[in-house]
Amino acid sequence: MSLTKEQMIKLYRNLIRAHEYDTTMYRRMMSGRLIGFYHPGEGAMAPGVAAHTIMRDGDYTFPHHRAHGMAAMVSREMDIKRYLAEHTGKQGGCCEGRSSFHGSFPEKGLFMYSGYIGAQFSPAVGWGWAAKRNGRSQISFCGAGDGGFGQGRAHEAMLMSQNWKLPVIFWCENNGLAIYGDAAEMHPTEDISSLAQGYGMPAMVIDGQDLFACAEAAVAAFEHAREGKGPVFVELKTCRYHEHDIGTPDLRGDVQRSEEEIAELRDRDPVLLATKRVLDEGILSQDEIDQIKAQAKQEVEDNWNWADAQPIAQPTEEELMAAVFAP
Ligand SMILES: Cc1ncc(C[n+]2csc(CCOP(=O)(O)OP(=O)(O)O)c2C)c(N)n1
Ligand SMILES: [Mg+2]
Repeated sequence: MSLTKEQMIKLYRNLIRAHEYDTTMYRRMMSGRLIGFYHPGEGAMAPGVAAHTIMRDGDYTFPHHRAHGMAAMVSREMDIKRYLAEHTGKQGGCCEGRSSFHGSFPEKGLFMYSGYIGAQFSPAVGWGWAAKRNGRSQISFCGAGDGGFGQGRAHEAMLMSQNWKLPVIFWCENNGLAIYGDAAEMHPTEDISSLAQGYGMPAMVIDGQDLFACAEAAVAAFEHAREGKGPVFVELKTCRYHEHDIGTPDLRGDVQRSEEEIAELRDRDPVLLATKRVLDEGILSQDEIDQIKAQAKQEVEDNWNWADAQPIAQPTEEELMAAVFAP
């Protein structure tokens, strides 16, 4: 299966944009210009960009939490300045400054992520059920990490989706770590996708550093789901260059990850690999690449300038209570 030139350019542009948002968040946090949490995505942006660029408007998505869903927001063309405002507690934020770093765009079907790892599995099945019934060929995308797929509800979700042949995509961004936990110690098999095969679900293992391989996997998986053939499990082998969230120690178990290990990971950097491919195949020239990078920088700067200029959100008690769900 091959991607069109137009798709490859769009994928490349979105990867560069997502990378620029992510690294700007990192720099702002490190220089004291951003408070709260940030879970850096450098090294791990290709899977999220690929899936959300291939997705259609109207599809439902629960993106993986890494880089706070930047890959998804960028690729689904959300108004990202509303997320930047949200993260900084400003008016005009996508949740009116009430969510800290948990932004959401429910009106666009982007439910982003909860503070509770694995919370997305049950609602993703629900949206999959809705998608099957409404006949609009939508998919319900359920992104999570290797850690998330250790949750019991992940398995209930796989069982029900496969049993009812729901158009749910289980998208596992396996970076081998869950905070300090080593995936090799937390899962019985090297490929987490082999667990899905136990439910009779088709599964694939993809190089998560290769943007275009991730996109080809998304095309195949989404098509399968849209045709009413049921869920698919896609496991993307990826990594992270930084600590889990800025400021925590960068350990595997109780051992510090070494500089050599990170340098080796950077040799297979997704931006590096994608740039080489578009140049080698004559998809983009060096000038066009430079232009895409300059445009991405400008976009990020403009959006931050807007967010920085917004006043602090001061919701009234009534507005705060309206956002609380209590059965
Ligand atoms: C139910 C629950 N348990 C624990 C945590 C703390 N926690 C936050 S992120 C995380 C690791 C998630 O790992 P993974 O799903 O592999 O994603 P990654 O951060 O590696 O991208 C944990 C344990 C949580 N937020 N919710
Ligand atoms: Mg992980």
